[in-house]
Amino acid sequence: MTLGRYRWVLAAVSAALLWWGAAGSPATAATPDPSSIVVKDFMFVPVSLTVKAGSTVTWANMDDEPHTVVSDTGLFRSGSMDTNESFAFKFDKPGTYHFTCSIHPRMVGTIVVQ
Ligand SMILES: [Cu+2]
Repeated sequence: MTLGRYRWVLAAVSAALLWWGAAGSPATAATPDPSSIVVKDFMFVPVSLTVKAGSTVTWANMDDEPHTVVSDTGLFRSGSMDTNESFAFKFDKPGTYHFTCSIHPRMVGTIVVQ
């Protein structure tokens, strides 16, 4: 009888710990990748992204049109990205990096590297 009751308490504590672990620890896993930009509706989203030095930023084209990602200073340049294609660049040095789509020059964005 006492053993049975002890087991019940143990099960309850285990369940509570599991719940706490699931709810408490992987909060970061639920947030979207902070180093990715989506190209959609002829816009870079977000239009400005702040990352830490050493981060790799990925641009993914979710539009039905081809787009490119071209640094204003020539630091990086993607080829033409068709729908669902992506381009990645690693930012090693802090600074502010402006980029455009060479096909649609009104598409502009900024990466701030800290
Ligand atoms: Cu474009």
